Amino acid sequence: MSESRRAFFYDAAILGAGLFGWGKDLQARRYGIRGEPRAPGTERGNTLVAGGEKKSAQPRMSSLPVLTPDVADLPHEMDGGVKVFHLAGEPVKRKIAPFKTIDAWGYNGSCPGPTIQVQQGDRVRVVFENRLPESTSLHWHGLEIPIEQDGVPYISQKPVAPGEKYVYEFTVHQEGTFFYHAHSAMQEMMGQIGFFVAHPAKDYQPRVDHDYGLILQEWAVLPSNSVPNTAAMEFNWLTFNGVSAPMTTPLLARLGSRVRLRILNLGMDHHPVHLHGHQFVVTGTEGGRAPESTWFPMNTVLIGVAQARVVEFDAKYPGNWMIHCHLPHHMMNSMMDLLRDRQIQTTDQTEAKALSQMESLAKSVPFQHVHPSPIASNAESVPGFPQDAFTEMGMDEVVEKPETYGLPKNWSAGMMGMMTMVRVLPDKEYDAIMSKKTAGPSAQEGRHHE
Ligand SMILES: [Cu+2]
Repeated sequence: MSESRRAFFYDAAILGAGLFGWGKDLQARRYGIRGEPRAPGTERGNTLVAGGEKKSAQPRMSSLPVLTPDVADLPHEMDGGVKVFHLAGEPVKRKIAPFKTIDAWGYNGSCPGPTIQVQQGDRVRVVFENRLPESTSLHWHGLEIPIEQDGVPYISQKPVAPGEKYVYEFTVHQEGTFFYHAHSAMQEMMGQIGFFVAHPAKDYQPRVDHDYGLILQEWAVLPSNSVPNTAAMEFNWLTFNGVSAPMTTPLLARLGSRVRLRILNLGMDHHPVHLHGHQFVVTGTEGGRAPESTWFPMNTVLIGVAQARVVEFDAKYPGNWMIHCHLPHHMMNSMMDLLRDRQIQTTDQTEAKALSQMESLAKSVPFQHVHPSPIASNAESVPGFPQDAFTEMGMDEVVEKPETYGLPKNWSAGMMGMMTMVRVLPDKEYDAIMSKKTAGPSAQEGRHHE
């Protein structure tokens, strides 16, 4: 991409941000405070304005806002020079797959909680309300703030009792990818986490055209249950931003653009996150920006518990490139609550038995789905069969949204667990999806078989 072209995208994106994201009144109006997903076309950051019209009156941000697909932003209002956010910890019903809704805990109706974005140097006030059935607090992970604001029950503050409010206020002198979470272990495992992104006072170099955030979580939801078992050490549902593939919203990148991904993990496991078809560099951690002298090419980055890794790459090669945790058990959902028994066994399993299990699954899934891959005629005589046969479930229509437009048939059968994709698209295809997003959500709604 030429410099002038890159500059155009940048300017257009900033304009979009000014119009849709950072004007406080507009922002409050457009994004409900209860964490509804943003209406398509109003996402900040990637909103390209038709014709590239520039309005110099719009405030110029030094950085592109972050997009966290499937998780909304938390709006703020100004009180003098203070950015004021309202955050409520509460039980949340989260649909993590088209046929699976869990009873998680989150913030403002969202799990993970809505994304907070501030500027380095901002004075920030968070008015927190506890709507949980037990005491809690809010910890600001990685932020260098006074001890009274650290959010640790009994150590830095009294726990916030159910029904009570607590006000946190601090100045953010850092830049980087931070997060907020309850400082109570089981509440963390119920989903109480959200992004806290501090944009730098002076933009990072090189600038990026797309900036995305993903939160990695894992859930143990026992058979016929909707409440995660927070004491479990084995997990059967793996999510990016609160949803399992193929429900994850693909990340869109214009061919030739530079992309930043901020990936953060709060669970019991580490996650080696792998990007197909491109090399990236780690440009930051949960501690802030890393100096360029430390960057080296890689395509799999290990994200430990309570860590964030920020990676950047040039989207050079067109295609639908997977990005996923590479732990094999995290590239699937076991769905044992539907199968009632483990499909994959170490003892012999006949095709008939596997198929009868899939039949019970089919009855539990309230929409048409397909198992598109063929098996050998002698499959059941082969020790170890089945492994991945029958686990693939094509459900393209159920998870259809503008971001999935143009994907090959049965694409959803190849997507499971902690997985999404970066769609590197030439201008024509990229613009086609953007105009679908602008067309609004009503065109999509009728097609979701709930
Ligand atoms: Cu993993």
